[in-house]
Amino acid sequence: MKSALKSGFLKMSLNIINVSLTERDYKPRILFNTRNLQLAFYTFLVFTSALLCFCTDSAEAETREYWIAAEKVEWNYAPSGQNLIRPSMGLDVWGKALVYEKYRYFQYTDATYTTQVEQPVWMGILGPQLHVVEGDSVRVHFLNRADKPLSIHVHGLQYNEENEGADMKGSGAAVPPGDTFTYHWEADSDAAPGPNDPSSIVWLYHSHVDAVAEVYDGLIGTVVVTKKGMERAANDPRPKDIDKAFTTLFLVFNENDRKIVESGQSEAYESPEEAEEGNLKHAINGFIFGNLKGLEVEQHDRVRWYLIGLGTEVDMHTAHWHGQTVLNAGKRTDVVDLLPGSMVTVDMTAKTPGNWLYHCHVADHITAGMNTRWRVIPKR
Ligand SMILES: [Cu+2]
Repeated sequence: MKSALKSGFLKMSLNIINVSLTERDYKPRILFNTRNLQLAFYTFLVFTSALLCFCTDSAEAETREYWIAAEKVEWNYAPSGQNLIRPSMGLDVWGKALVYEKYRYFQYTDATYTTQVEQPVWMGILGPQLHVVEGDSVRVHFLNRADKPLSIHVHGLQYNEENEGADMKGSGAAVPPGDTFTYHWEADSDAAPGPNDPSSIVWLYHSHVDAVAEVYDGLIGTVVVTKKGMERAANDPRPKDIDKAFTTLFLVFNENDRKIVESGQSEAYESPEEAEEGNLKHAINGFIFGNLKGLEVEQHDRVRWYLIGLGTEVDMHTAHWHGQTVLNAGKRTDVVDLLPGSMVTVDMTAKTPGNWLYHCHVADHITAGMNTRWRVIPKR
């Protein structure tokens, strides 16, 4: 820099300093007057409270561990063998083959993978529901007991590429048969309920080595994240402002490339066209024509419904409750629309006793058996 330019800059800078000094209400500084002492005291208070809050938060945040195995199973879409909604109509073409080879996620109590955690019947084909509180870390120990590489890819929670469980990134992206992998996820504020959400929200997880095939396999589960402070207890992360919660998956399982288990069933189809339709199972939690059971609440129960949509272009679903309305992000309705990948959480207070229909409102899907019942038991 040239010296003339330098001195120019110096003058300008001095002028700015002068202006700022003259414009300031300048008072001589006395370090230990009462006002300064007060200020120092308050600063100290604010600082220590912030530190305390931070430490308490860290102490309260949990690391929640889950053990999940993927296993090959046989799945029956209508174990009763009947259309339980309209018995006289039967199961039509969708009843000609009911049992298929599938895969499922199962929860175990610990690393020995010997004691399976029992699930309520209404969960159907769904994998375990993992419950966490905002701020928690999650460790999911995954054992692949099946016969092909599988993974767990979670929505909503935070992870690095190694823990994405997808996209060929790291060993978690494709766990070989017989191997284990521990996924590290964080349920930070970006995974927690937002301003218009209820006190907990639902996220999907599914296998993502060949995502399309593995969703139809049945490798689907959910994580529920409860807003911090709304958990029931430190060891019970479920939300405290509801009495009952259900999770329902609306998915047309495409079984056209899958092995039908019971011999002779495939011959039951009279034509390739019939087989193609009959192998599309329009299911709620993997059951058709009212075979999903256990959606029962007591009158006046505060009920939360976690809704999931998956599949392809035909999977345009509209979940509809008879007998009761729900609040969906503050809006009143009794139909919630779901597209593939949708995750919606809605609330209701069960008012009127009854054995109510709960079904997809798409005409073609009603015919194909995407329906069941939910029951409100009268309060005594
Ligand atoms: Cu539908």
